[in-house]
Amino acid sequence: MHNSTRENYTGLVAEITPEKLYLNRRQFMKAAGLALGGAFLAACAPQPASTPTVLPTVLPTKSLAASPSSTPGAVKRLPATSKTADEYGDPLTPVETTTNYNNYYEFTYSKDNVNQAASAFHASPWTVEVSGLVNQPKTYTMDDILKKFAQEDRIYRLRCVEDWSMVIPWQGFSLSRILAEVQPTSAARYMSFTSVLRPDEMPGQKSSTFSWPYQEGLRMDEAMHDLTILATGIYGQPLPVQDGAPIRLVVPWKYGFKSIKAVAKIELVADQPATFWSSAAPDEYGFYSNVNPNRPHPRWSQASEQRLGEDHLRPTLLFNGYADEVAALYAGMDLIKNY
Ligand SMILES: Nc1nc2c(c(=O)[nH]1)N[C@H]1C(S)=C(S)[C@@H](COP(=O)(O)O)O[C@H]1N2
Ligand SMILES: [Mo]
Repeated sequence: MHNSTRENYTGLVAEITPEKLYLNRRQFMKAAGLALGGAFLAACAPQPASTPTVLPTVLPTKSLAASPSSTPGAVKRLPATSKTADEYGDPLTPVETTTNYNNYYEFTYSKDNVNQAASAFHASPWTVEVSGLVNQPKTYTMDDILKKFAQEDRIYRLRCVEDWSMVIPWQGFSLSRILAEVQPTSAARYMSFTSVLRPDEMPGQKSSTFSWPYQEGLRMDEAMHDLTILATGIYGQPLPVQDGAPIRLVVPWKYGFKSIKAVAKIELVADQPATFWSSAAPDEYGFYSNVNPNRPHPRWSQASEQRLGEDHLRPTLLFNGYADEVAALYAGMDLIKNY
């Protein structure tokens, strides 16, 4: 077992800088260079108007007129029909960047060689167990999941707590659809998500620096929110290993680490569950971890972010730009204390 005392963790920071602030130069140059190539490709891609009707990217039609004060004046929302941009009009991050710039500590602390470090990993066969405080516990194969739940396109911003972000086109389905099947009991107040534990396939799990397997959690209303999805694909392809194959959570208004990869178990529970990062460093990473520019990380500001491929920082938006959709979940809560 690793020791998660503050002293120990602080010592670790210098060594492996988990969730560090700045991209190292090599990674940044690489991401920027790849993004440039992608921008050229995107410019050649069909324009939204000429593409067949696609599912709404995110939703915001209802919020177009609503609460202008919740978004900076410079930001304009577009109709939610574009396939090449998010609802703010910002272009998709090129697939070369999204699949070569990853955080996946089960394999490596490095961002740009996850795929190599994952060569022993088997994403198939796979099952997802849904259990705990439910009337109908179920274990799904990936086949079951793909057959039962129609996959939708969802273009979401992903904002890492480290201060970089991307715009990613996911394919997946609302987690609430699984909840409707398993029927949570009235005692269920939280959901706990667990990744696989396979030290033979995941070399990072041989290290006792962290407490494996990776775990995450949501409050029930957060889990039920339509924005919360289980993703099985990106850019129209099955999820690559480095992005969480074969199935991962995506919660777009929270820091990226809440979006747990390679989910094997979902449990409905009564009490707030432990999570990987809040166990490692409780002062730095809380249970909620909503994107919040007003609540600095103890070691860096969260007011701005580097959108990969851009040459300037941009302001970070409250709830990662999804305030109109999710702020009501936290009405009356102190978002600085409940970080
Ligand atoms: N199992 C697992 N899930 C994980 C992580 C991880 O190390 N292990 N990293 C998290 C972090 S810190 C981020 S920012 C996102 C990155 O997702 P991406 O690599 O698909 O962009 O995955 C999250 N999910
Ligand atoms: Mo992250």
